[in-house]
Amino acid sequence: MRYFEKILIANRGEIAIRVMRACRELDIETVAIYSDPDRNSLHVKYADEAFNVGEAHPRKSYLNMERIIDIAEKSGVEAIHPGYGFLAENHHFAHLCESEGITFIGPSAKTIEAMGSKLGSKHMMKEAGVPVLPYTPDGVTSADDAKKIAAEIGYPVIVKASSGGGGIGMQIVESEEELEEAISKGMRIAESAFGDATVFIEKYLVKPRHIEFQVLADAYGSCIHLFDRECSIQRRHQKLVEEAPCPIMTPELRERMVASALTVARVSEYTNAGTVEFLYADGDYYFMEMNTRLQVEHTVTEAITGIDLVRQQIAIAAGEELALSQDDVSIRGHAIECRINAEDPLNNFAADPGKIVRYRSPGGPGIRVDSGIHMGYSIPPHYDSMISKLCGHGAERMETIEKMRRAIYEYVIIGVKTTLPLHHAIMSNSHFIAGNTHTHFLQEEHIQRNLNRFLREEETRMKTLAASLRQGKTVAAISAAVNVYVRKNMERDE
Ligand code: MV4
Repeated sequence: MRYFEKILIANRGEIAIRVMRACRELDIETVAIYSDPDRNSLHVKYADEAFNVGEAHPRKSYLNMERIIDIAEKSGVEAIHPGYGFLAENHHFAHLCESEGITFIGPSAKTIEAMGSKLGSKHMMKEAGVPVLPYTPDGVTSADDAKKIAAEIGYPVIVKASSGGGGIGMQIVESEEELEEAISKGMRIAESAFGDATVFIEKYLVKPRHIEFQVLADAYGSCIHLFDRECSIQRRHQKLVEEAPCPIMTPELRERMVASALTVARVSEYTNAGTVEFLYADGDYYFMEMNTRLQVEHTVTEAITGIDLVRQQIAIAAGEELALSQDDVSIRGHAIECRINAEDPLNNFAADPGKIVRYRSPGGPGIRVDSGIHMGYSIPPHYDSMISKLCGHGAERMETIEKMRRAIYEYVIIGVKTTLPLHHAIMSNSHFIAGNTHTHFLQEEHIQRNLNRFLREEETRMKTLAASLRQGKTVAAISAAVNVYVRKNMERDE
């Protein structure tokens, strides 16, 4: 049974390959699109057909809706998978697909649009009985009204753009004196970034956890959840480490959060794969937003449930009923994903694009690598710095952490600076190991001190490793020394 004959993947890099892998298993032909600098990328080679979509700048290529639809029609695909980022949550694009008779692999344009409004979706969920933080239901325009409401909510408060997400236009306000300025600045940023100046205020949680639930819904009203993920470790609103399940989840908390997550999916008339995001603090949780796409971190959910999310997305988009019932889904073990970015963690995470001169990816039991890179590949400077995702799966959390450390030692990327050493440090940090994380984990001074010392030592190790490789030694020959080094470091964690 073939769900579709041919699908276009409107994305690049690892996620384009991830989607094509599911297509190949399902005997669906794949069409890739590529910008000029991506001409020789792996996702182009993987596809059955590939078309140039334009110049380097995303607006001229991966965001060029008309051109993408054009290629879809010319190549005769029945469906488009948007991946994440780019057009994945663009309701205009979903609508355009719908009106051209091409299946958009995701929820309806209407649901994407409704969830795109952070204020509108918050209303909808509050009405449905899902916990939300105290907020200004009508948005804010006048500083006087805002002051009154903020006083009722109590400081600190946060100003958010309704069309936002990703932290753009967000401002924390500690006291009434700062409020007026924060609102006008928020409105300015929101107008220029989204063409929508609507901002609202809500109670600010100082060090919450970010906990999210994966859901799957078909077009016939069946909806299930695939448990939770903890995604608190982030930098500049980019997640760095994700795990499933959330390490502090209890059966009681899960029961409450699952009920809320399924309510969110139901009242938004959700179809396909989606994520319901909550903030959690002191035993309470609050709905933040729903992400209407396949997420970067879907891999950890796939690991613990054994369910292929892209396969499910394709089946649902083809009009199939969900083949899984809630009772078919259970948690097996624990999974952690580290995002490997071409960035220098010792230089304020500055992007470090360039050529990969040595490359060896890890493997072995419980290790999955999703990447779009290889030896000799040049990382173009125009796109996201995430070049690979390392995902480990073990019987329980500590085993998975040990597996991740082992896989990070095996992973050799030389030529560009990466977040690998940072991940090595995080996987060895006692607070991480204890599961004591929150959204500002990496900003904590004692964490930074610990990680920075580790990083400097890692840099020395990487230099030694590079020198050894130049002398022709193999990675295996070096790993014994690395293990001794790591044990030593763990004992010195403060
Ligand atoms: C918050 C918050 C604290 N209190 N809202 C960041 C992006 C957007 N999805 C929501 N975000 C936050 N909203 C209130 N009322 C803290 C954050 C936040 C955050 C949330 C999840 C993951 C990482 C974060 C990093 C900084 C701030």
